[in-house]
Amino acid sequence: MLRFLTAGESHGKAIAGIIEGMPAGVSISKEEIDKELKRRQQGYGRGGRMKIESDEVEIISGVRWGKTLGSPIALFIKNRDWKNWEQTMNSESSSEVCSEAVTRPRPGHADLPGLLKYQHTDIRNVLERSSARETAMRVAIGAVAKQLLKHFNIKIGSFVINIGSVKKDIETAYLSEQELLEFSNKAESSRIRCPWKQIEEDFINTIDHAIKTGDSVGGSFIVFATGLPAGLGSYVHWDRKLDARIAMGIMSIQAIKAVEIGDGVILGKKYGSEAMDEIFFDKFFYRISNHMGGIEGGMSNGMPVVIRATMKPIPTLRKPLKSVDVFTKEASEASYERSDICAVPAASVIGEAVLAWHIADAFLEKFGGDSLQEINSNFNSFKKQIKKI
Ligand code: EPS
Repeated sequence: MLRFLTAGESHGKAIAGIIEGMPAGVSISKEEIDKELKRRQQGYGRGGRMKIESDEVEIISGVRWGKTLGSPIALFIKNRDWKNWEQTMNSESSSEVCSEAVTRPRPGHADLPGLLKYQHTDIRNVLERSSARETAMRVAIGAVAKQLLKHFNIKIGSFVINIGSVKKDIETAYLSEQELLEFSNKAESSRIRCPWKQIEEDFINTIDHAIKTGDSVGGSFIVFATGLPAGLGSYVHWDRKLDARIAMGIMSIQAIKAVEIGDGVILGKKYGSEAMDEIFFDKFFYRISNHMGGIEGGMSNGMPVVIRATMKPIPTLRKPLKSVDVFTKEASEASYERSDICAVPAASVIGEAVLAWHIADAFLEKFGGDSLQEINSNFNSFKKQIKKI
């Protein structure tokens, strides 16, 4: 079983992560992890923090001479901003420094429910951990999962399909693996991870409008995996279903409010005859459409896994919303902290990491072993056996 933990506050010393259950013999490159970290930091609409940070991973354990040992992999990413917060966010000193408490919760943020739940008096104690800074580590962890999947030619990609009210209508049911990968490749050179030049400008204009008016804006992205075998996940029990596991992972990304698999909500508007992916056979079973997003009955069916996710606008607004001061109980404006205006391109990279993780988890569950060789032989033997069905 593959599992991970992250730890760290946004303005603390660092973000830490531990992966347990990665088999031995998987090639791991620090450069590959750093490349993913860099991708997450890009995208039009990010705030001042990204000018301070330049994320880089330190591999503490579990890897020797570029290959996993089978032991826990510990990762570490320094917060460069820490030097500006050493007093305010000190973990070792027991004396409180005089830092002003955050007392005006932002609607839509973890601020108020977090304060009530943990009985804090300073919202900083909530916002530091609820911050999306934590996703830097999830991307590093996902980058390790991606390197395992690479051995089996499973590829993950993503692209942004809407920002605010500007939307690219895209039917993924008829996109081939190649087309999905091309969209993701084109998105790499876009400031907003948008593969279509003609709407990229409209996305940017929407963000510019939010910047000018002290607002923020959300959007949606598609994240996909290609090259999957059929049979990852299972229909036999609720918590083994691949779609349920992926949905939980994607929904756990900060600010995500909707996850769809394949055609998603549109399926509710279709007749069954329009919604399913008919089955054909030529040496092996195949489909000519992918309305189900590569998952039927909680299992991969061999088609690309296609997920859409929607991120709400970031709750930190320069033109703040109505709130109540938790200390005085007086009506006041929500507090403003330096923030991003739009982080949808970053969220799509985080979506890739999360999808890679859950696919790797399901892959190891099906073909698992302690070493890459063992997994390889399980995988190859499964492929041979199903050819005989
Ligand atoms: C975040 C607020 C901003 C973002 C941060 C998430 O940070 P700061 O308060 O330091 O300006 O930039 O995201 C990151 C630091 C990151 O690495 O993505 C929040 O409140 O969630």
